Amino acid sequence: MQRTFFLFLVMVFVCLYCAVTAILAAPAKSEKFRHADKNADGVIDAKELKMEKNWEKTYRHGKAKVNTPLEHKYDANGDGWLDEAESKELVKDRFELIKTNGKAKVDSAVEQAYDANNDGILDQDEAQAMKEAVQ
Ligand SMILES: [Ca+2]
Ligand SMILES: [Ca+2]
Ligand SMILES: [Ca+2]
Repeated sequence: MQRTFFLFLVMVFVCLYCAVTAILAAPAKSEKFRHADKNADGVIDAKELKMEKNWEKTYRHGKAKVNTPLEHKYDANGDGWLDEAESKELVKDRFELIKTNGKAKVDSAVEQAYDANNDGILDQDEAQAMKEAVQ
């Protein structure tokens, strides 16, 4: 009888542990999901998945390495990296350019992250995702 009770207790603890782990893991997952779901329609399509993969590659250190003259221009503190705020400025200006010109040439890894079809051009469609990022 005591043994059964002990087993029951172990099971309760295992269940509790699983529930707590699931609850703790959930917010991280949904944050990642929100980031990937650029148009916030609750679905991550192929284009968004591609952008997310590019983004993870560019920001694998939490910031983007400065490689091109364009990126250099936005490296406000001159540390050779574009942090979140610095990349945001770049994305914001490029987004304005696309709004005016209809498209923009990809000149930096930051922009490349948004070039879902890899043609070296950011079009209006791809710019929609940039808009989400700068808001
Ligand atoms: Ca979506
Ligand atoms: Ca910097
Ligand atoms: Ca493109």
